[in-house]
Amino acid sequence: MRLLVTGGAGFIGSNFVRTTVAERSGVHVTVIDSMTYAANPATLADLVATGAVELVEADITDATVMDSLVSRLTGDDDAVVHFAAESHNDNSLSGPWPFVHSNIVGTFTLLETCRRHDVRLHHISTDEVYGDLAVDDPAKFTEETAYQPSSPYSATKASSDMLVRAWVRSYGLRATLSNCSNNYGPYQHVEKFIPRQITNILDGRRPRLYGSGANVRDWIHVDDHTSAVWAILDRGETGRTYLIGADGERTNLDLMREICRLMGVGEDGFDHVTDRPGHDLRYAIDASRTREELGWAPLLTDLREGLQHTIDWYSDHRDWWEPVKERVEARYAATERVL
Ligand code: NAD
Ligand code: TDX
Repeated sequence: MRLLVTGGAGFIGSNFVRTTVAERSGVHVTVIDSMTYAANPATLADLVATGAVELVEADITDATVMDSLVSRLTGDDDAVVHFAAESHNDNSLSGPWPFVHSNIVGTFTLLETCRRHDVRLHHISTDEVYGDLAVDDPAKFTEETAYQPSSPYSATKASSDMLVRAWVRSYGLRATLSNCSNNYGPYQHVEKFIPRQITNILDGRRPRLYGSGANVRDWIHVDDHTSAVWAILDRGETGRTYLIGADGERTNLDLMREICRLMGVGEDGFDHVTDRPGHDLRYAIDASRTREELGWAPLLTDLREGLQHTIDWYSDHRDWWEPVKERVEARYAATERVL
């Protein structure tokens, strides 16, 4: 089996690649990644050096490169797994164009290439396409929830999902989709909530909570996302959307306090800072259909334990994140004010 993994040098893509190489010896993995600021060359360096993974540094909007890579996928089970995207909401607010480029034009380019070669595609998306929920809403997002994206990031992800669905219906493209909740784990960029707070504490800086911290996110360990994607590749039905989540809802405030506790700084050893404009209040995924139909279940459901492993990973891999930390914090400092 041959897989072409787009965005495989980023956070979730690289974890997917690492697990695949470790657990599926019969799978040949090629990664295409344009190595934006979000990709760290060190992330896949060991796998590339041993030849376990082929890394092609190119943009998914480059139709010529895409054609040559997708044309190699000639087996019935071969597939493209599409992680590549601009992924950070805060960046999408300050500069939306790269999001339109990678998330919409990139997905369009990939769809046309897969259509031309009749190649299977799995499209990775997010729960943010559904907008947000009230804190006390008993409902969670399901496959039927209407799309109502709030930010330029989630609007471009919603657009890409719509393109994939149209290519399935109009051209018979063999595609599946998945919408997952907030991931955490190793190799996540330090611009994101959990690694930012962990590395702030490791660096002697104060963690930063947007607004009051009442916003709720539904956390899943990245390895559980990977196992769900494999369940879809193995047993998913063409044209279907699968929701992926691990019932890990927490307010940002609770999560911040947990990180502070685990890292031995006072529970209130953080700053409240300027809130994100248009900040979605709550995400929550109902993954029951994915669990029932694919026999998938998340394994790393103890968030405290998962956080401890993640803290340990960032403590042990300073050389991975330190080179970019200063730049990320300088960027935040330009707009962030302590409340
Ligand atoms: P990330 O920003 O860490 O990685 C994205 C990767 O895509 C980077 O390596 C980047 O260089 C690459 N990339 C971006 N534009 C590209 C282009 N035009 N051509 C080639 N490569 C390009 O993001 P992530 O958190 O790993 O997210 C991966 C996917 O999962 C995204 O599609 C995202 O929308 C989705 N997702 C993320 C989460 C989350 O919590 N992080 C949750 C649900 C879904
Ligand atoms: O310093 C911070 N302080 C803070 O309070 C940062 C960086 C974030 N936050 C808040 C904003 C959110 O409510 O924490 C929450 C999580 O923020 P992010 O890590 O930026 O994630 P989010 O905006 O929820 O989006 C993530 O989950 C869905 C991913 O980045 C997306 O790619 C994915 O689609």
